[in-house]
Amino acid sequence: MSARPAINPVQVSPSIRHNWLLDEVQDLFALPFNDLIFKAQTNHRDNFDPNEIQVSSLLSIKTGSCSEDCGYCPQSARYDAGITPEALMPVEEVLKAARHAKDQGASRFCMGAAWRKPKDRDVERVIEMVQGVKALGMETCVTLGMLTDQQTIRLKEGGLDYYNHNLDTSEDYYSEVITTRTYQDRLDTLARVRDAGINVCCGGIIGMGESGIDRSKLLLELANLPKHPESVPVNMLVQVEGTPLMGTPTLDPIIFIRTIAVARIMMPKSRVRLSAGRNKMSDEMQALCFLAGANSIFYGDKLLTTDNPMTNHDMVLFDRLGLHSGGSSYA
Ligand code: SAM
Ligand code: DTB
Ligand code: SF4
Repeated sequence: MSARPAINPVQVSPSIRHNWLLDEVQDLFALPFNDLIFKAQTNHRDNFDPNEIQVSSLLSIKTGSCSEDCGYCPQSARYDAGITPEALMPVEEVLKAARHAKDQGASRFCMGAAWRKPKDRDVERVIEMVQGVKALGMETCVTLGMLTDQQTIRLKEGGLDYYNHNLDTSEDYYSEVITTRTYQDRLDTLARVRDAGINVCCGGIIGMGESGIDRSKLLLELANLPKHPESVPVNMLVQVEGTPLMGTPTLDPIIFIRTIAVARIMMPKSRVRLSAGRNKMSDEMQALCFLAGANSIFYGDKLLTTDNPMTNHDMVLFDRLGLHSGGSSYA
Protein backbone atom coordinates (compact mmCIF):
# COMPACT_ATOMS: atom_id res chain seq x y z
CA MET A 1 0.00 0.00 0.00
CA SER A 2 1.35 3.43 -0.86
CA ALA A 3 1.76 5.84 2.03
CA ARG A 4 -0.24 8.66 0.51
CA PRO A 5 -1.51 10.95 3.26
CA ALA A 6 -5.22 10.74 3.96
CA ILE A 7 -5.95 14.41 3.48
CA ASN A 8 -3.39 16.73 1.94
CA PRO A 9 -4.33 20.37 2.50
CA VAL A 10 -1.90 21.47 -0.22
CA GLN A 11 -3.60 19.38 -2.88
CA VAL A 12 -6.89 21.16 -2.59
CA SER A 13 -9.16 19.99 -5.39
CA PRO A 14 -9.99 22.35 -8.22
CA SER A 15 -12.64 24.82 -7.20
CA ILE A 16 -16.19 23.57 -6.79
CA ARG A 17 -18.05 24.01 -10.08
CA HIS A 18 -21.71 24.68 -10.77
CA ASN A 19 -21.40 25.12 -14.52
CA TRP A 20 -20.97 21.56 -15.74
CA LEU A 21 -21.86 20.86 -19.37
CA LEU A 22 -23.57 17.69 -20.53
CA ASP A 23 -20.68 16.86 -22.89
CA GLU A 24 -18.21 17.01 -20.00
CA VAL A 25 -20.32 14.63 -17.92
CA GLN A 26 -20.65 12.21 -20.80
CA ASP A 27 -16.90 12.40 -21.40
CA LEU A 28 -16.33 11.40 -17.77
CA PHE A 29 -18.71 8.43 -18.12
CA ALA A 30 -16.88 7.41 -21.31
CA LEU A 31 -13.40 7.31 -19.75
CA PRO A 32 -11.69 3.93 -19.54
CA PHE A 33 -12.83 2.44 -16.21
CA ASN A 34 -9.35 2.53 -14.66
CA ASP A 35 -8.84 6.17 -15.62
CA LEU A 36 -12.25 7.14 -14.23
CA ILE A 37 -11.70 5.35 -10.92
CA PHE A 38 -8.20 6.81 -10.58
CA LYS A 39 -9.54 10.32 -11.16
CA ALA A 40 -12.39 9.81 -8.70
CA GLN A 41 -10.14 8.28 -6.04
CA THR A 42 -7.52 11.03 -6.43
CA ASN A 43 -10.25 13.60 -6.04
CA HIS A 44 -11.65 11.71 -3.05
CA ARG A 45 -8.26 11.69 -1.28
CA ASP A 46 -7.86 15.42 -1.84
CA ASN A 47 -11.07 16.04 0.07
CA PHE A 48 -11.71 13.23 2.54
CA ASP A 49 -10.10 10.57 4.67
CA PRO A 50 -10.31 7.77 2.04
CA ASN A 51 -11.01 5.07 4.61
CA GLU A 52 -13.75 6.82 6.55
CA ILE A 53 -17.41 6.07 5.91
CA GLN A 54 -20.28 8.07 7.37
CA VAL A 55 -22.99 5.74 8.68
CA SER A 56 -26.71 6.59 8.71
CA SER A 57 -29.63 4.44 9.87
CA LEU A 58 -33.13 4.66 8.45
CA LEU A 59 -36.54 4.29 10.03
CA SER A 60 -39.93 4.44 8.39
CA ILE A 61 -41.91 6.58 10.84
CA LYS A 62 -45.09 6.47 8.72
CA THR A 63 -45.53 3.61 6.31
CA GLY A 64 -47.57 3.04 3.15
CA SER A 65 -50.91 4.43 1.87
CA CYS A 66 -49.09 7.20 0.00
CA SER A 67 -51.15 9.09 -2.58
CA GLU A 68 -48.22 9.48 -5.02
CA ASP A 69 -47.55 7.13 -7.94
CA CYS A 70 -43.74 6.81 -7.85
CA GLY A 71 -43.24 3.72 -10.00
CA TYR A 72 -40.44 2.28 -7.86
CA CYS A 73 -42.13 2.64 -4.50
CA PRO A 74 -43.80 -0.12 -2.51
CA GLN A 75 -45.45 2.51 -0.28
CA SER A 76 -47.74 3.98 -2.94
CA ALA A 77 -51.41 3.23 -2.23
CA ARG A 78 -51.81 2.59 -5.97
CA TYR A 79 -49.81 -0.65 -5.98
CA ASP A 80 -50.17 -3.88 -4.06
CA ALA A 81 -46.68 -4.51 -2.76
CA GLY A 82 -47.82 -6.29 0.40
CA ILE A 83 -46.96 -3.39 2.73
CA THR A 84 -48.94 -3.08 5.98
CA PRO A 85 -49.77 0.64 6.35
CA GLU A 86 -48.81 2.22 9.65
CA ALA A 87 -49.73 5.63 11.05
CA LEU A 88 -47.11 8.08 12.33
CA MET A 89 -45.17 6.30 15.08
CA PRO A 90 -45.24 7.48 18.70
CA VAL A 91 -42.18 9.57 19.58
CA GLU A 92 -40.99 7.14 22.26
CA GLU A 93 -40.91 4.24 19.79
CA VAL A 94 -38.87 6.30 17.36
CA LEU A 95 -36.38 7.17 20.09
CA LYS A 96 -36.07 3.50 21.03
CA ALA A 97 -35.11 2.71 17.42
CA ALA A 98 -32.67 5.64 17.39
CA ARG A 99 -30.98 4.41 20.57
CA HIS A 100 -30.60 0.99 18.98
CA ALA A 101 -29.13 2.55 15.80
CA LYS A 102 -26.67 4.54 17.91
CA ASP A 103 -25.64 1.40 19.83
CA GLN A 104 -25.01 -0.30 16.49
CA GLY A 105 -22.68 2.55 15.47
CA ALA A 106 -24.82 4.92 13.37
CA SER A 107 -24.00 8.63 13.63
CA ARG A 108 -27.08 9.91 11.80
CA PHE A 109 -30.71 8.84 12.16
CA CYS A 110 -32.92 9.34 9.09
CA MET A 111 -36.68 9.26 9.51
CA GLY A 112 -38.82 8.71 6.41
CA ALA A 113 -42.56 9.22 6.00
CA ALA A 114 -44.74 8.02 3.13
CA TRP A 115 -46.38 11.36 2.51
CA ARG A 116 -46.85 13.52 -0.58
CA LYS A 117 -46.57 16.41 1.89
CA PRO A 118 -46.95 16.55 5.66
CA LYS A 119 -49.71 18.34 7.58
CA ASP A 120 -48.56 21.11 9.93
CA ARG A 121 -49.44 18.99 12.98
CA ASP A 122 -47.34 16.11 11.57
CA VAL A 123 -44.37 18.44 11.29
CA GLU A 124 -44.71 19.35 14.98
CA ARG A 125 -44.66 15.63 15.92
CA VAL A 126 -41.61 15.10 13.72
CA ILE A 127 -39.87 18.02 15.45
CA GLU A 128 -40.35 16.24 18.80
CA MET A 129 -38.66 13.21 17.24
CA VAL A 130 -35.81 15.33 15.87
CA GLN A 131 -35.21 16.89 19.28
CA GLY A 132 -35.26 13.52 21.03
CA VAL A 133 -32.78 12.04 18.53
CA LYS A 134 -30.48 15.06 18.80
CA ALA A 135 -30.52 14.68 22.59
CA LEU A 136 -29.02 11.21 22.04
CA GLY A 137 -26.07 12.90 20.34
CA MET A 138 -26.98 11.83 16.80
CA GLU A 139 -27.38 13.91 13.64
CA THR A 140 -30.91 14.03 12.30
CA CYS A 141 -32.38 13.74 8.82
CA VAL A 142 -36.01 13.54 7.76
CA THR A 143 -37.74 12.94 4.44
CA LEU A 144 -41.40 13.93 4.49
CA GLY A 145 -42.22 14.93 0.91
CA MET A 146 -42.96 18.47 -0.28
CA LEU A 147 -42.74 21.27 2.30
CA THR A 148 -44.20 24.75 2.61
CA ASP A 149 -42.00 27.71 3.55
CA GLN A 150 -43.45 27.75 7.05
CA GLN A 151 -42.92 24.01 7.62
CA THR A 152 -39.32 24.31 6.46
CA ILE A 153 -38.69 27.15 8.87
CA ARG A 154 -40.28 25.17 11.72
CA LEU A 155 -38.01 22.20 10.99
CA LYS A 156 -34.96 24.47 11.03
CA GLU A 157 -36.09 26.06 14.30
CA GLY A 158 -36.63 22.56 15.68
CA GLY A 159 -32.95 21.80 15.08
CA LEU A 160 -33.15 19.51 12.04
CA ASP A 161 -29.72 18.87 10.49
CA TYR A 162 -30.58 17.38 7.05
CA TYR A 163 -33.60 17.12 4.78
CA ASN A 164 -33.68 14.33 2.19
CA HIS A 165 -35.58 15.02 -1.00
CA ASN A 166 -34.42 13.26 -4.16
CA LEU A 167 -34.64 14.34 -7.78
CA ASP A 168 -34.70 10.59 -8.55
CA THR A 169 -33.77 10.86 -12.26
CA SER A 170 -33.37 13.31 -15.15
CA GLU A 171 -36.14 15.78 -15.87
CA ASP A 172 -36.64 14.05 -19.25
CA TYR A 173 -37.18 10.58 -17.78
CA TYR A 174 -39.05 11.75 -14.70
CA SER A 175 -42.58 11.52 -16.16
CA GLU A 176 -41.96 7.85 -17.04
CA VAL A 177 -41.66 7.18 -13.31
CA ILE A 178 -43.83 9.75 -11.48
CA THR A 179 -46.85 11.71 -12.68
CA THR A 180 -48.36 13.05 -9.46
CA ARG A 181 -45.81 15.81 -8.81
CA THR A 182 -43.41 17.62 -11.08
CA TYR A 183 -39.66 17.92 -11.23
CA GLN A 184 -40.12 21.62 -10.51
CA ASP A 185 -42.07 20.74 -7.31
CA ARG A 186 -38.99 18.88 -6.15
CA LEU A 187 -36.62 21.71 -7.06
CA ASP A 188 -38.90 24.14 -5.20
CA THR A 189 -38.80 22.05 -2.00
CA LEU A 190 -35.01 21.74 -2.31
CA ALA A 191 -34.69 25.52 -2.65
CA ARG A 192 -36.84 26.04 0.46
CA VAL A 193 -34.68 23.63 2.45
CA ARG A 194 -31.48 25.32 1.25
CA ASP A 195 -32.83 28.83 1.96
CA ALA A 196 -33.88 27.81 5.47
CA GLY A 197 -30.28 26.77 6.23
CA ILE A 198 -30.94 23.04 6.54
CA ASN A 199 -28.32 20.73 4.99
CA VAL A 200 -29.55 19.16 1.77
CA CYS A 201 -29.53 15.42 1.11
CA CYS A 202 -30.47 14.88 -2.53
CA GLY A 203 -29.75 12.18 -5.06
CA GLY A 204 -31.54 9.67 -7.20
CA ILE A 205 -32.17 6.12 -8.28
CA ILE A 206 -30.12 4.30 -10.92
CA GLY A 207 -31.44 1.25 -12.79
CA MET A 208 -35.01 2.40 -13.49
CA GLY A 209 -34.61 1.83 -17.25
CA GLU A 210 -33.17 5.31 -17.82
CA SER A 211 -30.55 5.97 -20.50
CA GLY A 212 -26.94 6.97 -20.00
CA ILE A 213 -27.89 10.53 -20.94
CA ASP A 214 -30.53 10.50 -18.18
CA ARG A 215 -27.89 9.48 -15.64
CA SER A 216 -25.60 12.27 -16.88
CA LYS A 217 -28.45 14.77 -16.72
CA LEU A 218 -29.37 13.75 -13.16
CA LEU A 219 -25.79 14.38 -12.02
CA LEU A 220 -25.69 17.60 -14.02
CA GLU A 221 -28.85 18.81 -12.28
CA LEU A 222 -27.41 18.00 -8.83
CA ALA A 223 -23.96 19.47 -9.46
CA ASN A 224 -25.34 22.65 -11.05
CA LEU A 225 -27.58 23.47 -8.08
CA PRO A 226 -26.51 26.81 -6.53
CA LYS A 227 -24.84 24.79 -3.76
CA HIS A 228 -24.01 21.08 -3.95
CA PRO A 229 -26.11 18.86 -1.69
CA GLU A 230 -24.09 17.98 1.40
CA SER A 231 -25.24 14.36 0.99
CA VAL A 232 -25.86 12.67 -2.36
CA PRO A 233 -27.62 9.31 -2.01
CA VAL A 234 -27.14 7.11 -5.07
CA ASN A 235 -29.76 4.38 -4.85
CA MET A 236 -29.82 1.30 -7.04
CA LEU A 237 -33.45 0.47 -7.75
CA VAL A 238 -34.80 -2.09 -5.27
CA GLN A 239 -37.26 -4.01 -7.39
CA VAL A 240 -40.37 -4.76 -5.37
CA GLU A 241 -43.08 -7.16 -6.55
CA GLY A 242 -46.29 -5.25 -7.27
CA THR A 243 -44.62 -1.96 -8.29
CA PRO A 244 -44.60 -0.90 -11.96
CA LEU A 245 -40.79 -0.97 -12.13
CA MET A 246 -40.61 -4.60 -11.05
CA GLY A 247 -38.98 -6.53 -13.90
CA THR A 248 -36.89 -3.59 -15.17
CA PRO A 249 -33.79 -5.09 -16.85
CA THR A 250 -30.98 -5.17 -14.29
CA LEU A 251 -28.36 -2.48 -14.76
CA ASP A 252 -24.74 -3.42 -15.48
CA PRO A 253 -23.02 -3.00 -12.07
CA ILE A 254 -20.07 -1.32 -13.81
CA ILE A 255 -22.39 1.49 -14.92
CA PHE A 256 -23.54 1.93 -11.32
CA ILE A 257 -19.92 2.17 -10.14
CA ARG A 258 -19.16 4.67 -12.91
CA THR A 259 -22.12 6.76 -11.71
CA ILE A 260 -20.65 6.89 -8.20
CA ALA A 261 -17.26 7.92 -9.62
CA VAL A 262 -18.72 10.70 -11.78
CA ALA A 263 -20.78 11.98 -8.82
CA ARG A 264 -17.59 12.07 -6.72
CA ILE A 265 -15.73 14.06 -9.39
CA MET A 266 -18.54 16.54 -9.99
CA MET A 267 -19.38 17.09 -6.30
CA PRO A 268 -15.95 16.67 -4.70
CA LYS A 269 -16.85 17.76 -1.19
CA SER A 270 -20.24 16.05 -0.87
CA ARG A 271 -20.81 12.78 0.94
CA VAL A 272 -21.77 10.34 -1.82
CA ARG A 273 -23.94 7.66 -0.24
CA LEU A 274 -24.06 4.09 -1.48
CA SER A 275 -27.74 3.85 -0.61
CA ALA A 276 -30.56 1.42 -1.42
CA GLY A 277 -29.74 -1.74 -3.33
CA ARG A 278 -26.68 -2.91 -1.38
CA ASN A 279 -28.47 -6.14 -0.54
CA LYS A 280 -28.10 -7.17 -4.19
CA MET A 281 -24.46 -6.04 -4.46
CA SER A 282 -21.51 -8.32 -3.85
CA ASP A 283 -18.92 -7.25 -1.28
CA GLU A 284 -16.54 -6.74 -4.20
CA MET A 285 -18.95 -4.40 -5.96
CA GLN A 286 -19.37 -2.36 -2.78
CA ALA A 287 -15.58 -2.21 -2.41
CA LEU A 288 -15.37 -0.77 -5.94
CA CYS A 289 -18.06 1.78 -5.04
CA PHE A 290 -15.96 2.89 -2.05
CA LEU A 291 -12.90 3.06 -4.32
CA ALA A 292 -14.95 5.18 -6.73
CA GLY A 293 -15.59 7.67 -3.94
CA ALA A 294 -18.70 6.55 -2.05
CA ASN A 295 -18.16 7.48 1.58
CA SER A 296 -21.48 6.99 3.29
CA ILE A 297 -23.94 4.11 3.65
CA PHE A 298 -27.32 3.25 5.11
CA TYR A 299 -26.58 0.86 7.93
CA GLY A 300 -29.07 -1.36 9.73
CA ASP A 301 -30.99 -4.47 8.73
CA LYS A 302 -33.79 -2.48 7.09
CA LEU A 303 -34.06 0.51 4.76
CA LEU A 304 -37.65 1.83 4.94
CA THR A 305 -39.66 -1.24 3.99
CA THR A 306 -37.07 -3.45 2.27
CA ASP A 307 -34.04 -5.36 3.53
CA ASN A 308 -30.53 -3.96 3.82
CA PRO A 309 -27.39 -6.05 4.52
CA MET A 310 -27.26 -7.28 8.14
CA THR A 311 -25.21 -5.02 10.42
CA ASN A 312 -22.76 -7.78 11.33
CA HIS A 313 -22.12 -8.42 7.63
CA ASP A 314 -21.31 -4.73 7.17
CA MET A 315 -19.01 -4.77 10.21
CA VAL A 316 -17.07 -7.68 8.72
CA LEU A 317 -16.93 -5.91 5.35
CA PHE A 318 -15.58 -2.72 6.97
CA ASP A 319 -13.01 -4.83 8.76
CA ARG A 320 -11.95 -6.64 5.57
CA LEU A 321 -11.58 -3.32 3.75
CA GLY A 322 -9.93 -1.45 6.64
CA LEU A 323 -12.73 1.10 6.69
CA HIS A 324 -13.87 2.96 9.76
CA SER A 325 -17.05 4.87 10.46
CA GLY A 326 -17.07 8.56 11.28
CA GLY A 327 -17.27 11.98 9.80
CA SER A 328 -20.03 14.40 9.20
CA SER A 329 -21.53 15.31 5.90
CA TYR A 330 -19.34 18.00 4.47
CA ALA A 331 -15.58 18.04 4.09
N1 SAM B 1 -42.42 10.29 0.63
C1 SAM B 1 -41.30 11.13 0.64
C2 SAM B 1 -40.84 11.49 -0.75
O1 SAM B 1 -40.98 10.69 -1.66
O2 SAM B 1 -40.34 12.59 -0.92
C3 SAM B 1 -40.13 10.56 1.41
C4 SAM B 1 -39.86 9.08 1.41
S1 SAM B 1 -39.39 8.35 -0.15
C5 SAM B 1 -39.53 6.64 0.19
C6 SAM B 1 -37.65 8.70 -0.23
C7 SAM B 1 -36.87 8.22 -1.42
O3 SAM B 1 -36.64 6.82 -1.32
C8 SAM B 1 -37.48 8.36 -2.81
O4 SAM B 1 -37.39 9.65 -3.32
C9 SAM B 1 -36.63 7.41 -3.61
O5 SAM B 1 -35.49 8.07 -4.15
C10 SAM B 1 -36.19 6.35 -2.58
N2 SAM B 1 -36.81 5.04 -2.87
C11 SAM B 1 -38.07 4.68 -2.62
N3 SAM B 1 -38.32 3.43 -3.06
C12 SAM B 1 -37.16 2.99 -3.62
C13 SAM B 1 -36.78 1.78 -4.26
N4 SAM B 1 -37.64 0.78 -4.45
N5 SAM B 1 -35.49 1.66 -4.69
C14 SAM B 1 -34.62 2.68 -4.53
N6 SAM B 1 -34.93 3.84 -3.93
C15 SAM B 1 -36.18 4.01 -3.48
C1 DTB C 1 -32.75 7.64 -0.08
O1 DTB C 1 -32.21 8.24 -1.03
N1 DTB C 1 -32.89 6.32 0.00
C2 DTB C 1 -33.61 5.96 1.22
C3 DTB C 1 -33.76 7.33 1.93
N2 DTB C 1 -33.26 8.25 0.98
C4 DTB C 1 -35.05 7.73 2.50
C5 DTB C 1 -34.85 5.19 0.97
C6 DTB C 1 -34.62 3.89 0.26
C7 DTB C 1 -35.91 3.15 0.20
C8 DTB C 1 -35.78 1.80 -0.44
C9 DTB C 1 -37.08 1.09 -0.51
C10 DTB C 1 -37.70 0.79 0.82
O2 DTB C 1 -37.01 0.24 1.72
O3 DTB C 1 -38.90 1.04 0.97
FE1 SF4 D 1 -44.97 8.25 -1.59
FE2 SF4 D 1 -42.40 8.93 -1.26
FE3 SF4 D 1 -43.10 6.44 -2.07
FE4 SF4 D 1 -43.39 8.46 -3.75
S1 SF4 D 1 -41.44 7.72 -2.90
S2 SF4 D 1 -44.92 6.83 -3.33
S3 SF4 D 1 -43.97 10.10 -2.35
S4 SF4 D 1 -43.53 7.36 -0.11
